[in-house]
Amino acid sequence: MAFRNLAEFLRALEADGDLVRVRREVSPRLEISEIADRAVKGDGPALLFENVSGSAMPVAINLFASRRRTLRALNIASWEEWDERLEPLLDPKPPEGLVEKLKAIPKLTDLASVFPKTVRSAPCQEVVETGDAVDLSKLPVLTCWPGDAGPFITLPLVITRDPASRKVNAGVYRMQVFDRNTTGMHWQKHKDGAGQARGYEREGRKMEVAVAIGADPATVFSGVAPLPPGISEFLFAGFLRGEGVPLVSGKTVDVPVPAEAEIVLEGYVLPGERRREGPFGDHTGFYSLEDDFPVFHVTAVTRRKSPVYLTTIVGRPPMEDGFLGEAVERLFLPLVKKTIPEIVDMHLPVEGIFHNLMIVAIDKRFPGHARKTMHAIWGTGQMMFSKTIVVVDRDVPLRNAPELLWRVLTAIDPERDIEFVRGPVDELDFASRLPCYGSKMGIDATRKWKEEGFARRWPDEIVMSPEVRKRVDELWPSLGIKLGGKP
Ligand SMILES: Cc1cc2nc3c(=O)[nH]c(=O)nc-3n(C[C@H](O)[C@H](O)[C@H](O)COP(=O)(O)O)c2cc1C
Ligand SMILES: [Mn+2]
Repeated sequence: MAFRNLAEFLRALEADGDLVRVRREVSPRLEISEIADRAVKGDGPALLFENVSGSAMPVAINLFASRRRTLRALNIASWEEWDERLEPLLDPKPPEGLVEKLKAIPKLTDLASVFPKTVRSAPCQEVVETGDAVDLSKLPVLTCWPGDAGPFITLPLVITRDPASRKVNAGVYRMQVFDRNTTGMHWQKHKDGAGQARGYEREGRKMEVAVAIGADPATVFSGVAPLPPGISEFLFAGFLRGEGVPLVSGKTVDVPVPAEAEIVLEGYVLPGERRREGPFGDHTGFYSLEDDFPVFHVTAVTRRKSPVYLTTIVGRPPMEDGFLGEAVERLFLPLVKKTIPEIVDMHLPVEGIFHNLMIVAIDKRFPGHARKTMHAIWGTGQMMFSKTIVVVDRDVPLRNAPELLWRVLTAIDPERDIEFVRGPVDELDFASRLPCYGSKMGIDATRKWKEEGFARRWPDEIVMSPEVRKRVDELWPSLGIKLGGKP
């Protein structure tokens, strides 16, 4: 069953023994960060800090920082179950015969029920603060790392409307708190929020923005999901939940917000206004340098009576966002396969922080197929950022790093098999020659074919004969050989 709100999710984690309440007083300046970092790197529980100096609000962190918790948050039993759930959408077969038709009806009505629902009154508006009452210093915003320019709201769901189509976008973009009612707005230029902002700037118009901090976990996750522009994050969240997300209109802005959110900031971004943002200890494991970004003016804060402040920290991997990245990988694989059908599997190791390394297994059918796959990936949504793409044959295991390395490195003639291209790169890439522009590399590690100009014979892999293996399996217990080092 889907979680209605953050509190329900916290209760479920606590019931599982997967949440620890920290009662000792801790500082939101670096201390929570250090505790959360140790917890995530040691496969620890989710954390709820109940006594945070300088703020009356508790801080929740690491709610997604394990595979088990992330699956739970997303209302998914297993990745296989998710594939089954998508199947009727991606591969619709007209039902044949009366029985099949009747069976299809609940599935169709299920779909209707996942659209967002508009409600009139909402827990996230129990308290409304405007004017001088707006004071972001009441929030327990973390300063995450010693070199950070200040406190940053790290898991905000930033909600905006397209100026032309009025379509709603929701994206997670960090926000540096500048003072009691202004923050930075770190939407990178390739992201949907920035795209909508460009529309307002062209027309010289003020842009209304609402930011939800803390909501039911599927809705929070939808802001991270790399959905194509124009596809509603709230619809996606509803599909995950199996139940539409209740939305309420902002009190002072014409932007819908999740009714069950903990805290909502309402305000605007002015065309052309920029302010220095950063440095910020980022998910690359390095500090992102300071740069100029739009400014968010907060004109109202609406919230629950006793809200929980939801946050995360990024930094040297593995971190909480690595589990979000893994979920993105598994959730989107069926959709990627639909557009690039030769892809059998893909994997983005956490050390590659999403964009630095993508490994894909393909069902190779024609000469040059691996290169065709790379270009398709570089041409698809946020996968365009893939700095290194390694393409292997379908029988190569992607999640076993030693075996993968062995196979890739034996399979390549580097000069022949590495392809360099230039194009857009992730805004966080600090090694590229220019911000947002640089080179990318594809490694074709598939077996090479005659039709690809490979005139030599490809050798067979060494495998022991099955009869001998079986005989030794039988003998083994009597051989007295102990594995795994000295007793
Ligand atoms: C913890 C966390 C922080 C993020 N911070 C930013 C950010 O500051 N700026 C940004 O453009 N994307 C950031 N992202 C990535 C976006 O949320 C992601 O690309 C999302 O798909 C953007 O939504 P959109 O496609 O609707 O723009 C962050 C992701 C996570 C998990
Ligand atoms: Mn979007």
